[in-house]
Amino acid sequence: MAEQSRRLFLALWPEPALAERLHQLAGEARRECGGRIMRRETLHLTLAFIGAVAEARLAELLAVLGQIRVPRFRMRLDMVGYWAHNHILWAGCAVPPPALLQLGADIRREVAAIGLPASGPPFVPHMTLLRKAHTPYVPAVFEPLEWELAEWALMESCLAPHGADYRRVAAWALD
Ligand code: 2AM
Repeated sequence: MAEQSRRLFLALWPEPALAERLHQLAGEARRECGGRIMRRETLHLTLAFIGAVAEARLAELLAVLGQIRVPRFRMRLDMVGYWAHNHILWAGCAVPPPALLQLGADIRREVAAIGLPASGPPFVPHMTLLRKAHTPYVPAVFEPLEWELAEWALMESCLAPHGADYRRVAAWALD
């Protein structure tokens, strides 16, 4: 029988008020750029995407991730970016805070050390707002959104007909 596996990634999840603001921004952008809007409850910032992990390796993964120590930090979502190669429109920081980059790097180092390397391009912190957007978006008015981070989470992605559903597997407090 095939071994059970879970599709896992690490992420920062905004609280409902921030998710609502981002969702409004995504709605405004979609009127100009088209594409598919992310559901409000699925908005997040991916720290690292691991992919399929055998159930039997979960305890080891939790153990190495639990050793990571990064101080609490805040970030200012102050830009809307667009990647023409994959048509993703996203919110992010013009200058990502060093602690955020540190967290992404520490996670990548720890998961690689146990043979479960992160896949995908180098870490560029972003929150996907639209997929399949046709053009970049320049908001007429854009008040930066402040985000105070207190924890990060291991998430499971469950593919569903309406898009992925995400379930929280574990979370760790920032120091
Ligand atoms: P995206 O928003 O830029 O598409 C869960 O799938 C999350 O992991 C998504 O936020 C997605 O980022 C990110 N991710 C990074 N690499 C991925 C990959 N190779 N396959 C699927 N998702 C990936």
